[in-house]
Amino acid sequence: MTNTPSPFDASLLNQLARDIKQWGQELGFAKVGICDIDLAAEEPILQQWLDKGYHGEMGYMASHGMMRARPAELHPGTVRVISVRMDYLPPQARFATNLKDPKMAYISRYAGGRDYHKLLRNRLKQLGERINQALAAFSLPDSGYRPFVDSAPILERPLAEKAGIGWTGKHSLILAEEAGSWFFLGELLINLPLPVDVAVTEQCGNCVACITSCPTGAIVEPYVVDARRCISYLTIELQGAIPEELRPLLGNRIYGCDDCQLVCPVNRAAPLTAEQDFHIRPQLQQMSLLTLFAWNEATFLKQTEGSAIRRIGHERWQRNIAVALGNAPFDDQIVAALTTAKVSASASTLVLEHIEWALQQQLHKQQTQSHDNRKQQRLLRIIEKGLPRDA
Ligand code: B12
Ligand code: SF4
Ligand code: SF4
Repeated sequence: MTNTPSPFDASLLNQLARDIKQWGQELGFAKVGICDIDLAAEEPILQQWLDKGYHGEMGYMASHGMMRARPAELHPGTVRVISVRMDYLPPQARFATNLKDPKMAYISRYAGGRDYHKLLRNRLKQLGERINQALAAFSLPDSGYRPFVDSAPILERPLAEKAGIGWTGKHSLILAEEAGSWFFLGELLINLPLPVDVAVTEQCGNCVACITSCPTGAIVEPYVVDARRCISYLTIELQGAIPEELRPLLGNRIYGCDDCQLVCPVNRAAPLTAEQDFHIRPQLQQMSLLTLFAWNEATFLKQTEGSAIRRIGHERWQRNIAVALGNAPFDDQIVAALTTAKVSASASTLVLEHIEWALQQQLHKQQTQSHDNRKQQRLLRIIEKGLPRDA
């Protein structure tokens, strides 16, 4: 006879679930939750989103069929998902200062530090190892864990919602009363039937601030984002030309966008990140568009080493900055830099077309007085009033 508990011993599973949350916190996850893998209710929503073409050029969103809503197809044997939250809001975010100055580049605050994918996956692996060690101590088989962060075909937000990490905001991001929404999600898929957590109640109420403040009208209805209009998609995911009618709406945002989170009242209480790695690197902190436009490919690769920004490559980097330069008020130096870049042999056809557009915008502004963007002015007031620490 042996005293080893059975794999389904309820008290062992309860203790393990408590330990996992404790270990997760020790590894830097601000919150850890557990859910089952039933996402059947999400399938028609996902299908509708794809049918409407909201994924745009992101072919990977459609190519795995409904696997995104079926974690056990992604990793056979999975019965539970451990969902984790890691906060990324850096100190000195200086949102308003940055958005206010149209000659300065705005880079989404999740991307100013080290690439989060590797960091979160490593921590998740450590959590998986600790779980397996605990199981081994009871002579139980391992958890078969697989860590995922962002890029796998899995619906991370609905899983996080089920696991009690937060509710789905009308901007479609997960947010929580104590945490706001400035966090990444990641998960461990495991084969242990751990007790599950309960979802938190939605607290958006009548608020629609994210919907009305989106510069491009990308939140087409509550909880639904048409990626093709989202600045995050246009500056990061889209490979080709940015549609001309949307270019003026990008302002100085050259990599991602934070507006729907900036106007969210729940973010007033958001904690700063505990990770030094997510602090904004000096070479990306409040930089002028012209300085960044002058980076050649070698400099771009060097300055973005280990950062998520590197993934878009130098060509899209230049494309995005050209649009922002076109959106800046008239400036001789901008016209000179665009003109020099236009005749240089290194600019691709894609970049050249955006440079041409930017030059036209600049020259047009030289002749006419540009008007202030009212939506932008409102956004700045909201940030300065609502987020004084981060403004
Ligand atoms: C594709 C993608 C994008 C696309 C499309 C965005 C979108 N809304 O789908 C683009 C490039 C635009 C994008 C932008 C951003 N993204 Co993104 N993105 C993803 C990715 C890879 C897949 C998302 C997805 O499955 N979309 C398909 C749609 C159908 O699913 P969904 O948006 O989750 O929608 C569900 C809910 O809205 C819900 N729903 C729909 N209708 C209704 C109705 C009601 C009543 C309710 C309650 C729910 C509900 O059901 C849907 C399906 O299950 C995830 C990582 C992952 N693997 O999940 C990261 C992810 C969602 N992105 C993330 C981030 C941080 C961003 C940006 C903030 C980055 C930035 N600053 O530029 C922006 C935010 C834009 C926004 N408002 O969504 C984080 C979000 C963290 C969080 N706190 O929620 C994720 C989870 C990555 C990560 N691992 O941390 N992203
Ligand atoms: S990230 Fe920007 S563009 Fe995209 S939905 Fe939010 S506010 Fe709109
Ligand atoms: S801005 Fe308002 S509606 Fe949008 S997520 Fe925040 S609380 Fe919800």
